[in-house]
Amino acid sequence: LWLLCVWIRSSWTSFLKSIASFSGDLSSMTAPPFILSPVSLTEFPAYWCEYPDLFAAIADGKTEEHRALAVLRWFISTLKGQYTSRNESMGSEKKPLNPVLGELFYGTWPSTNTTLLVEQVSHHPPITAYRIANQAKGLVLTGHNAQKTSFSAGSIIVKQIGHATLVVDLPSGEKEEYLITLPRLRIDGLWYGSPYIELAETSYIQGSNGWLSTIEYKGKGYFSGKSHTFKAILKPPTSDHKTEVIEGTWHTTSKTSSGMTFHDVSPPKEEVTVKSIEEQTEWESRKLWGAVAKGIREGDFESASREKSRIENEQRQRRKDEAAASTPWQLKHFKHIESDPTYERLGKLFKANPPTEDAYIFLDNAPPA
Ligand code: 0T9
Repeated sequence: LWLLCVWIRSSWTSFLKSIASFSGDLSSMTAPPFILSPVSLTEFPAYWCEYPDLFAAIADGKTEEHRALAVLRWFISTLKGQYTSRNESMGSEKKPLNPVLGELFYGTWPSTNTTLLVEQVSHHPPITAYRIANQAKGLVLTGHNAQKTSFSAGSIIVKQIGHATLVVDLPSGEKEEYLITLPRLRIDGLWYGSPYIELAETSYIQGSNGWLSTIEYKGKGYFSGKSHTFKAILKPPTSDHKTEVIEGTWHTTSKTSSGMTFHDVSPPKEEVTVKSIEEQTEWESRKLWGAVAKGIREGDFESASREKSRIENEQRQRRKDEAAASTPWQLKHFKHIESDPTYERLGKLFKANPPTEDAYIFLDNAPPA
């Protein structure tokens, strides 16, 4: 046991050293086995809907204010899953599997008839595009994710690139849109070999109705002294409504300034439902990574790494063949656009930085259920 500890320690220390001297794409870096997760990043967009009722409730808001509050409540309620669930299920934050170009992940939340579709739209740098829809409620969330990582004061700093747009079809036939930006992450606890995420800085939710949520994130040692603290300010477009202030910790509960509970993520979440591996196609994440995931779960890192190399070599060969035949890889469900008009229009209202971003437009070709 002593020997094992010494070995883990030295492989972890040399891993940390390689992170520290590294800038750019952490996802492609080799990490020691004990920090590997058997789950691919293409599964992460499912975190957006683990409380599908809160998502559906957005459509039930009778006024602009009610809907803006419902969007904020749903958004805050996703953070626990997005940023702490690996700690809960695996004991610490872990390095996810780095998706291959064209990797797919499909799922549903049967309780509310909500569907999830994810496609890895770039491998280098890794970019994941997703769409979540509740058709009956007239709700569609579309977004993409990438990360820029750096190392500072012993922590990994992750700047999230990308954004999401939520479109709400109102009974009047009008469409209401919300632009959602993403918080900055700090990965702490690295020296102890048990990494966890803290959120930092500010993210925004800007509605086309003018309502703007500004969400500020703080960790331990800042004003409240508690980890995972946030303060959200929901500002109305005109002075005939009042500004709402919500404070709390995003992994537990929060309250409005009048003391009412605003969000509470203690009820059980509904994990996404996915077809069995036998029913999946070769490009679907759990099928594609099946052997690697099995190796990681069973502690058979030799076969995990062998299978991972096989997948990576196949990918390299595919890219070579495409280059030789001048037939670049075609995305299946999305079309890339250089600048997103929704981001530009809504981003202007709160001086979003950067003023423009690219996006992936859904091609409206979800596979039959
Ligand atoms: C979008 C989310 C994102 C993806 C992950 C930084 C990270 C990859 C991106 C931002 C989701 O909506 C939310 C949650 C967790 C984020 C991951 C945490 C993480 O550590 C990885 C990076 C690439 C690493 O694996 C770093 C190496 C490792 C030693 C740290 C555990």
